[in-house]
Amino acid sequence: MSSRKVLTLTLVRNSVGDILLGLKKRGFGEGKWNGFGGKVEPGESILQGAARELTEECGLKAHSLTKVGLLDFDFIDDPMRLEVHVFCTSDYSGTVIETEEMKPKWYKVEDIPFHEMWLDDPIWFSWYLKGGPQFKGYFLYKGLDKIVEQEVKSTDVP
Ligand code: 6U4
Ligand code: NA
Ligand code: NA
Repeated sequence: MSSRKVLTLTLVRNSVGDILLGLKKRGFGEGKWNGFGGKVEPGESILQGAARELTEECGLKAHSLTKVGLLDFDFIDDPMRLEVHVFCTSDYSGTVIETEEMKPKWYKVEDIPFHEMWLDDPIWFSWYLKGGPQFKGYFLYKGLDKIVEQEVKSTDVP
């Protein structure tokens, strides 16, 4: 049985540079602030999955999504492997709404609540905030509160 999950994660940034995060209200990552995303469904592309999840979770429609990076997660003593495709957008329409899954809130970059986010986020977020290059990250978790191995590198090098 395959335990690899392909997920998306989208970061929205508005015209003044603030970032929209959502407080996850249920399920995996409950209680953490995060971008918007979820499992890619059979028959849809990763990009389509990212756009769908964004709308489902915060009401916004992305007109374009830019690839930011790829994160791979392994968990000690757990066959689960996550492949998280990270996108960003500043090209969207609609009104931000709270949904069953997420409570959205705009954050200034200097106020991003890293202490209430996944432990890996402060490690790769800087790559996103500085606007490139695209990155590939690997994190080995022991449980959900400890990282025992980590690597983030650029994928732009030839
Ligand atoms: P269902 O089963 O439909 O409620 P679904 O919305 O499809 O769930 P979900 O919410 O389990 O999927 O997806 C998890 C979300 O959390 C994805 O956006 C990826 C993101 N995520 C998972 N591990 C992460 C990590 N270590 N750091 C991070 N985001 C992570 O920043
Ligand atoms: Na989700
Ligand atoms: Na889903």
